[in-house]
Amino acid sequence: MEIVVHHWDADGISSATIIMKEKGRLPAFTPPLGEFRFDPRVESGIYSSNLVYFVDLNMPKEVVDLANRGLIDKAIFIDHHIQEPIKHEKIIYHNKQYPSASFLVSELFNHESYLTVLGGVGDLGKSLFELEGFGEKAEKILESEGIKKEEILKAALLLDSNYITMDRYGVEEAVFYLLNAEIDDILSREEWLDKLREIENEISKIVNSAKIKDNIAEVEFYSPNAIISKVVRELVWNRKAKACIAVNRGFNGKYQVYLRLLKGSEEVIKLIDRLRNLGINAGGKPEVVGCVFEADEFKLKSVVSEMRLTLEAIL
Ligand SMILES: [Mn+2]
Repeated sequence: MEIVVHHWDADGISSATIIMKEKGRLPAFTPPLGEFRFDPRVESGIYSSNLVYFVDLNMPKEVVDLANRGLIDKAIFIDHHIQEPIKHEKIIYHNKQYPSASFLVSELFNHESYLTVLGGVGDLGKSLFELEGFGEKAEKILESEGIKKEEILKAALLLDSNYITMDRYGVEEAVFYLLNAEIDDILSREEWLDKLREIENEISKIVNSAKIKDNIAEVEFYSPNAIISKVVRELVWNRKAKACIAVNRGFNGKYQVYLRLLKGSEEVIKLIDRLRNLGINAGGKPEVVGCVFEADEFKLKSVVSEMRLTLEAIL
């Protein structure tokens, strides 16, 4: 048996479907949403197969760990994230710094369709079309299939609505839906349209409730959905805040806190280290930090005050 293990976003889903277009239907698994780990369900799928395709999954260490535990017969790892390359006798490693895994999978499997572009706009949005070496190619593919840019962008949002609403089954099912779908099938699928509307309404309510003081926006909300990264983007990109801190106190029993700056700073990298020293699971880049931890008021206070101190130092 061969299986595909894929990232939960539009790129991961499109990439998994491309593999199945070329290899036939295969069982598909995605890790627990938002957690970069394999659970027993995925592990047993991997253990029962002779060949595993890992796509768009920035988890090289975790995959090597599975191989070292003897769970992998043979694997093909295909990704575009910057990472430590895998060197392991059981794993064939492919990584190119392409805009999306879908472009690399398309190259490896000699495939070309709107799915190639769908993964790209999933990861990069409309900036894919400005990207040298890929933008023109993407436009050509869309043109040959009679698909407009707005349509492919909307399709990516609809696919992403599955992981944002934390619907892991919906993510895995999407791979099979795409297998026989035309773009119009995606754009008219009611359950995805409903999810997307729900997400968009929720985000705009939250963003409108933010308090902006001295160019810093702060907002607190309760949501089971993985929307916090969209909330902070909206606040600094479209609401004229130079930075923002968002707290989700209702994330399925956990707290989520994000900080985003309009302009990145190395102070933010130092902040990530300080948060980790507090025992907080934090990650990010110079312009954004995200963390998730158990619902603990004391931890929340420490995280938010570290973030405020960082902003005071920068702004
Ligand atoms: Mn990707």
